[in-house]
Amino acid sequence: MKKQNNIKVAIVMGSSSDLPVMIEAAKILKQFGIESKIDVISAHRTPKRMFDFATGADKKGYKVIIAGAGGAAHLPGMIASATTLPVIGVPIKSSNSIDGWDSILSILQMPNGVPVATVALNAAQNAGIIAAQIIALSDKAVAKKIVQHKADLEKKVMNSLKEIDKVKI
Ligand code: RP5
Repeated sequence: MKKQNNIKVAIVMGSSSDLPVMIEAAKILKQFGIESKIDVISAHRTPKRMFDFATGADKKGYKVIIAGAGGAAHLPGMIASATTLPVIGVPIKSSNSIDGWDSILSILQMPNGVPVATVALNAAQNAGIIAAQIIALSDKAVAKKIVQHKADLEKKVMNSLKEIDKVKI
């Protein structure tokens, strides 16, 4: 069994139906050597559980919370209201979304004083990268992996240019 205090990132979502999107945050964190814990916590269906999680997250040793939800997506904002930890919000285009803008605006348009760092629609991978960048501020091994990640991105683009050069017009 993993020791809870080794896990620095909590990934929570409003429903298990959000998992196909949110799993991407866990995958990229794993690539950076960061363990995460995935949980389903609904602001609307399990409000007490959400409040208990948000108020106890720092004591459990988490440094960052990634929260994803769709439709009337109140989970990231409500968690942010009850913790001092940074919260990264992932808007999800879910079965109850009109077009995804409902999820984006529910998470993005927080009042002054209670921020949620909101990524693009379904962009759980980017949420994982931001979480890793926060962890990297106090973890040299993770910081090194972030530098490598940037180098890999550049390499990918340069390789794609080589392929374009081969195209005969
Ligand atoms: C939101 O409602 C969840 O985050 C999910 O995106 C959406 C639909 O939930 P299910 O009806 O699929 O459980 O609270």
